This record gives sequence, C-alpha cells and structure tokens, in this order.
Amino acid sequence: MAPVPKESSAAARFCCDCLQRHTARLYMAADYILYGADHSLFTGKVRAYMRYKGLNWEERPASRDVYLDIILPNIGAPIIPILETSDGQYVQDTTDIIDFLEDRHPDVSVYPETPLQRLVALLLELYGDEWLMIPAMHYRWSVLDQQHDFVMSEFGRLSVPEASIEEQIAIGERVSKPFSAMLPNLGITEDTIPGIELTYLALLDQLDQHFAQFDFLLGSRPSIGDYGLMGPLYAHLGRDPVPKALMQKRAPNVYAWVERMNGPLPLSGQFLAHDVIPDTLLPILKTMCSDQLPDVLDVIEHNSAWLQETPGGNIPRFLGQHQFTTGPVTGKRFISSYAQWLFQRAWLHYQSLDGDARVAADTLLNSIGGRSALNVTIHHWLERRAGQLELVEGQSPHF
Ligand SMILES: N[C@@H](CCC(=O)N[C@@H](CS)C(=O)NCC(=O)O)C(=O)O
Repeated sequence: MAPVPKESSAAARFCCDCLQRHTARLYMAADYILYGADHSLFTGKVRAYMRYKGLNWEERPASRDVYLDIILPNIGAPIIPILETSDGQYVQDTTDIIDFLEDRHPDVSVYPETPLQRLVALLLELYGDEWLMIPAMHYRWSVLDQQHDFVMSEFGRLSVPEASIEEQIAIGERVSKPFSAMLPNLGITEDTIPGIELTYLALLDQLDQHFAQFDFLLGSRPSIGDYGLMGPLYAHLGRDPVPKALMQKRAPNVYAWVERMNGPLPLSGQFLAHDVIPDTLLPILKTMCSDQLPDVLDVIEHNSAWLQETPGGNIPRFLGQHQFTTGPVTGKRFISSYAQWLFQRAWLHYQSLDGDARVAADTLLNSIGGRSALNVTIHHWLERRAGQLELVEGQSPHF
C-alpha cells in the first residue's frame, strides 16, 4: 500500500527481529486498545505512532456505547482518542499517550536526542495539534456541500455502526453539530477563509518540496513533529474527499508522506546526522512563529491573569476570544488555554540548553523569528490532571 521508507541494512536486520516478535504476539491478547475514529484528527496522530512503534495493539471505534461505558466513566469527558492498557489503565491526550508509550517502549524514540532537532520536532507538534486544526476544520466543514454524505456517514457509522447508510447520514448530521459549530470559535469566517486557504496552500507547497527530498521531517525516521502534523494532514486534509483531492493534485509528495506515516516499517530509519535542520523546514517554521506564537503568548497571559484571580482553580478550556493572524488576514478566535501546556514542552527544552547548543538554538530561532517567544517568562506553570480536561497550576521547573 504505502511506499516503504529507505532503509539501512542494520535497520532492516533489526526489523526482521521485530517481525518475529510481532508474529509471536499474534497469539496473545492486545497490550493496548486505542478507542478512536477514522475521521478523528487526533486518532490519526496516535494510530500512526503505534504502527511505527510496532506495538501489540488494536483499534476500536468509539461508538456511542464506548463513550458511555468506557470513555465517560474513566476519563470524565467525551473526547477521543483514549488508550486502554491490558492492566486497566486509561490515558487521554495524544501527547500523554505517546509519552506514556515512549516510556514503556523507549527503543527508537520519536524524540530526537539532539538539541535543534528536538526543538523543531516539539514546535511542529504544537503547530500541527493546535494551529493546523484551522485549515483542517475549514476544509471539512466550509466545503460540506461537496462532501456531505461522506462526512456525515463517517460520524453516523462511528456512533451506530449497525445502522443503514441513510440512518448513519441522518445520525451524523445530529452528532456532528458540536464540531461544525466550532468554526467561528476557531476563527474560520468569510473574512478569514481567504487567508486560511492561502496559508494552507503555501504550507502544502513547502511540505511538498521537503518531502521530495526527505521521508519525514528530520530524516528517514518520524519524529513527534511528524505525528503532530499527521493529525490534521490525514483525517481531514488527506482523507475527506475535497481536501484529499487537493493534496493529491497539488502536493503528491505530501500525500505520499501521509501514506508512509500510515504504513511505516516499524522502528526503521534515522534522524539526520549532526543535528541538521533541513532548509526546507525553515519557511514552515517562520509561518508558525509569525502566526501561531503570538496567539500562544497571549494565551499564556490570559491563563496567568485567570490564575491570579482564581488561585488553585481549574482553568476553563476556553477563555473568551482574542485577535489572531493567519497569513495576510486577521480575525478573532477563542483563547485555548491548552496551547500553553503544549508550548511549555518546547520552552522547557529550549530553556534547558546551554553553551554551544543554546547558541545554535538562538541562531535558528533568530532566523525563523521565534527567539523572543521561547524566552518569555512563564509565571504560572500549567499541568494536566487525570480525569479532567481543564488545566491546573503546577510546580514551575527548576534549572
Ligand atoms: N489535545 C487532545 C485533543 C483531542 C480532541 O480534540 N479530540 C477530538 C476528536 S479528534 C474530540 O473528541 N473533541 C471533543 C472535545 O474536545 O471536547 C489530544 O491531543 O488528544
């Protein structure tokens, strides 16, 4: 199905061993169950990761019954994907799921060890998860008239798999309402759509050039940055009929990367030697710094102000609206408190660097316009708490 990434002979031998281990496991129960959906942005991120890690797992659709019997009682909120372990643990949030699995299966990590590649991977995870959701949601819902039955039947099939296609479409129309209703909150309006499309088309062109030369963002091994981009670029932009056709026509190398991400050779590949950041990633990082980072810095200020007023409280997921920029246009979108939590990962890594690594990171950040954002003072450090989606204040890290 998918083109196979180029392989070194050492990696090929390693994968023979994996294959044997994998075959032996076919006779065992799964170690992990991922509850999600084919059309879910965040399920696509974890699915690709679990395939790459060659884990013993299975995916189950998050049907209405799964929401009622498993997700709500164990997570406390209707959200996917969810990981269940064979010893009865539940993990929610794709970043936490990946980190939980990396801890248990550290071989061939998706986190580069070298300072610049790790920084870039963390920044691009943030970009994919929190910002590229904007074009993803636009190209699903603003062009719904051209892909209505496909999208609705996906939602309906997930909810009630046994229903007829007509029933699924009707049910899909009902259960998908909370998602389509998010468009104005995400900043997708008539005024911003031209900017969203322009920026997305530029991203496709830039990624297409990159993937003409490299299998993944940082070489022949996927990183956490690839998984961040995979969410929006698969379930919506690489799978819904309208944006999929656009991607296939305009950016065939990006489409080939989506297929590679979905059909990887487990545990194969290497990050580029000498901590090299390909030049082809620089325009993408520049756009991320100019469009997304001002939004994140403003989120941090709002979280901080909220915590000053409500010490020890659960920060609401959304704190009103603020102005945002995408390419040449500005609009209003919600203030998503979660963005700080994901940004903190890149911030913490950058702040831990010293000596030559810090100088190299500063040179890179200067060239993409991200240095001042990574030097922001975070007065209130945020943490996730099990059983709720709202963030809370945690202990600031010490250096
Ligand atoms: N940050 C979360 C986001 C998960 C998410 O937004 N999932 C969507 C489906 S793709 C959902 O269930 N949303 C419901 C909600 O956010 O309340 C993650 O990484 O897992």
